[in-house]
Amino acid sequence: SRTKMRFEARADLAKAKIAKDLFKLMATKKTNLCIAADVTSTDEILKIAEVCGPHICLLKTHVDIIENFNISFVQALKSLAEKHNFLIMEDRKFADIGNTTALQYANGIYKIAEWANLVTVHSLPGQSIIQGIKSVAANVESRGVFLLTEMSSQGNLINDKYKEGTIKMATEGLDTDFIAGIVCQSAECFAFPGLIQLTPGVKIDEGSDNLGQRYNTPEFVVKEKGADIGVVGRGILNASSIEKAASLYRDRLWSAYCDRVGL
Ligand code: 5BU
Repeated sequence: SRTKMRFEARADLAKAKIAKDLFKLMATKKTNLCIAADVTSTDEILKIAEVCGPHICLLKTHVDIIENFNISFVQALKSLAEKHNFLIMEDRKFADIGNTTALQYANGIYKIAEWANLVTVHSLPGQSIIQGIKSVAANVESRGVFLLTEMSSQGNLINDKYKEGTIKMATEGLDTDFIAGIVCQSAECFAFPGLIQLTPGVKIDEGSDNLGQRYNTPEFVVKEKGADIGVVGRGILNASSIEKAASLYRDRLWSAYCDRVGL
């Protein structure tokens, strides 16, 4: 099964160039940690990127929570991504028709298309949402999407039929060369080894928050749920040293991956 294969071998099978690049980055840098930089000032995000950069494969943003967004922030984040060798994902969770999504991706204040290597997308509107994003991606080779197939939140409405349709879109659709992976909560979600499984809801102290988020340990998420990349937000951000916490999560996620593939 895909969960027993190494990232290097899976890179060869990936249809999206950006998925190949990310698989290789993870294997070379020996990290499958994605940090969710859910803070509201540009200074705080840049600090996280500088301090945690050496430990992560991906930095995930919610750009619409930033109070003082500006273009020089984007330039600074991009240079830190280059310096520390990580990719940037905007967790925008697009969910509209192709044309509107294309406008939201490329325009407005944030111009996400210019700086985010990856974005998250709901499959709800159908294939046209992927086509919309792809149509305005300046360089298709350095861009891609993650499709949401499951959510970590308690009581979410996604059912088996919706999941199957989403996986079909990711594996048999028109734009498989633009789909880097799947955001989901279980190894059974999909079989194709060329897609990357991104799984949020990771915390060393398992449990939940008081707004429906559910957490599992790094080991459980990688070994039992099939995560290739674990997303950690508050588990790191609320620690007294975010640098030490990032290093700890990186080690635990990576060891779990090594155990899983027999490294
Ligand atoms: P946390 O602080 O580790 O709970 O942050 C989790 C992040 O992952 C946060 O940015 C969410 O928006 C994101 N997320 C999630 O938690 N669950 C999901 O199913 C999806 C995204 Br999709």
